[in-house]
Amino acid sequence: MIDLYTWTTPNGRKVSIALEELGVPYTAHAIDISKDEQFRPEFLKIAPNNRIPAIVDSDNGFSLMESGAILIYLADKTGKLLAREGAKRYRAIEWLMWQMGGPGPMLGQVHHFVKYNKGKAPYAEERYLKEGHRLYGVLDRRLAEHEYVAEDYSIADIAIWPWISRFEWQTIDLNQYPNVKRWYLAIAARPATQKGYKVPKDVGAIPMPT
Ligand SMILES: N[C@@H](CCC(=O)N[C@@H](CS)C(=O)NCC(=O)O)C(=O)O
Repeated sequence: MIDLYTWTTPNGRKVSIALEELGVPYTAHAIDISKDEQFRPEFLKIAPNNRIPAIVDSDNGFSLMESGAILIYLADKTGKLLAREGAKRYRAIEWLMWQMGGPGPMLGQVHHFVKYNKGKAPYAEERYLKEGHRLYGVLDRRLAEHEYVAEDYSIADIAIWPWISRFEWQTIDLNQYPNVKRWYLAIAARPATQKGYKVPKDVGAIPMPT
């Protein structure tokens, strides 16, 4: 049994989608970051960086923050969504790390400057949107030759997908990236994605490109 501390954001949804996909029983605890609940002392004990998501594994009392580390832990615990060894394992970790260092922080800045503070910082808007498009291009080229980023469906896809689900916030037209669009729709149709997207609460349907 896993206790998941999360909110309705891309980093939080990575873990709830993975838990659904893995079939691991879990209890979701909402940490409302709009009310600064991520700074509460009891949450800091398991998430010293005061950010969601975090988990506690009640099988062994182990706690973990950072979505990438959590995804690897859950995949290794269950033996699913990440090869145990060899090239397939490292290919998936490669794309997971790409997400953690690229689309996560960069598209996060796009949300900040392009959606929430439009017109206040033209340099930042241009810089992060340009970088966002570059990253979509990288993903599109990868998916032109692979069904999923690391061949088999893996925690790398699960890490990237929730960031792409904010394409409207990012003012990105998925038709510009047809391979990303094909991949996005396939993952959106998975029952685990549909359930995990609504954790810790339902704030609307999965965005669908036209
Ligand atoms: N690298 C971290 C990033 C986590 C993160 O940025 N979480 C955001 C929500 S998506 C958060 O908790 N923000 C609270 C804050 O900014 O204070 C991870 O992947 O887990």
